Amino acid sequence: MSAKSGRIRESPYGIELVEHDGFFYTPYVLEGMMKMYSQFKAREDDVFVCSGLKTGTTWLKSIVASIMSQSKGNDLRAKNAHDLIRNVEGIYDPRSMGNAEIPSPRLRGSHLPYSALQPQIGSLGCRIIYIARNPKDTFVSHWMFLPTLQGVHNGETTAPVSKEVFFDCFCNGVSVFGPFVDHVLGFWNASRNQNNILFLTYEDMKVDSLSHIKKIADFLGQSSLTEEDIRYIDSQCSFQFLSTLDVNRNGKLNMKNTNVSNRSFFRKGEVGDWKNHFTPDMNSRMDLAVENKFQEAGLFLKYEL
Ligand code: PAP
Repeated sequence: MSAKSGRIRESPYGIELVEHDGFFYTPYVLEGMMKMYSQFKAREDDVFVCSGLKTGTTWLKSIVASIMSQSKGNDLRAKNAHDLIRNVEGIYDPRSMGNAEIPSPRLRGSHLPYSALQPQIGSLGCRIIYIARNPKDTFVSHWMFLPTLQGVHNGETTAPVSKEVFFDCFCNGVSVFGPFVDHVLGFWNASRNQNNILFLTYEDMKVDSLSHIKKIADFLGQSSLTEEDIRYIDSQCSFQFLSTLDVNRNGKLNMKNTNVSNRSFFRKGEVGDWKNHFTPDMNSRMDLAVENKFQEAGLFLKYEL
């Protein structure tokens, strides 16, 4: 841990969060990150699927895994996307680090902020695909996910907390891998002058998933995929298809220290559900705390389709 880490904050999860270089982590995640720094050696052809929490990771991982696999969707029938593409910081399983035996190009997930991931990549120029989502839907998705975290993260059990408290924390930047604004803007700003970073949004992908799958495939050097291939991947990675698979209805993440059911990664899969949960006051506070900062940075997210 560096000298800049160690400040502990009360969090909305009923467990403490540790601040490290301006971002918040659970102690378990921070430990995984430190192990990553000492054990994981990036390769220049590694591909990182990056995101904050609840911004479309499962969807993006499913698409990337499908593009890079010849299995015509069989992988997705056998495993949840988080089991297919493990997070490099070991949040889901410390075994996901190292892995010298995995052939290139390795597919890696990460919820780490750009500034925490970058030292790992250095000047290698690994490809990074980042998915952002509007903060209002992200907040609701995160809030609804909280009860499923009981007993996860090395036995650190979450305690019930009110939506108001969780909202205050989120707006104040206190969330796992938060501040949310800084997480998104770290990747957004880097993507503007680095062509090894593909910055996507959940909402744009909802508007036109086919063109985004093509864009991801081209970015990954898989330009030979046919229109039929892309339509197939689109249908296999749709919320409707994935959420009804047996592995996602009845399975659990096949990862150490985790008690999360695969079904908890599939709730509604829509843009604009925040309108069913936000009061006018919450709406204006979120605009002030988050949306305005995105606009100042030239990032314009969609809140409805
Ligand atoms: P994670 O951060 O825990 O990995 P993540 O997959 O990023 O979660 O986000 C989950 C959200 O993506 C859920 O949104 P909701 O709560 O608003 O419904 C989930 O429903 C949605 N989601 C999962 N799979 C898909 C998919 N194939 N297409 C669109 N949305 C999806």
